[in-house]
Amino acid sequence: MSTIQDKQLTDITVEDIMISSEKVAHVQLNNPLEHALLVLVKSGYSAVPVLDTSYKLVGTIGKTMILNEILGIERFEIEKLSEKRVYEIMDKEVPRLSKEDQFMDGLKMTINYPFVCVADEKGYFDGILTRRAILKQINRDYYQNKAK
Ligand code: 4BW
Repeated sequence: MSTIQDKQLTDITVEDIMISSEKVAHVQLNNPLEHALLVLVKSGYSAVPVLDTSYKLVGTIGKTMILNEILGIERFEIEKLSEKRVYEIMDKEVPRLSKEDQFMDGLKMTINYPFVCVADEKGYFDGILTRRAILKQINRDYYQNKAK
């Protein structure tokens, strides 16, 4: 069986280099913003996927979106953190990839997004493809070709 190190960029699929769902920090649709902010701050990520109760991908949410939502005229309206829920402010128009997509599809999408969610044809969340994973493969390919 060939490892990822043996593969040409053109032979790599999204599944080869994605972070699988069980390792991805996420929040749920109905979580209060307070919980989402806690997950984001604790994990250290700027944004994470949003899933529904059946683990289908429904959007993404980030720290800046939450902070903008609770920003009043003169102060942060902290009480909104428990009043509002993730589905009210999340970004629903998120691009997605499937595990079978090619490396180049992932490369094109991560030009504009730091990560792209991966889901199956029914919408079940499989994981994320990060810009870091794409850059790591390009870096490897560059040095392998240089050594030839
Ligand atoms: O906790 C971290 N560990 C490591 N090893 N690197 C981190 C961590 N937090 C941030 N980084 C680095 C990565 O290089 O900073 C970059 C920007 O992070 P971000 O966007 O703004 O929080 C990271 O780049 P990346 O690995 O290409 O990841 C791109 C984006 O994908 C992150 C975050 O929004 C999301 N992400 C990455 N891993 C995740 C995740 N979301 C949930 N769970 C994960 N395991």
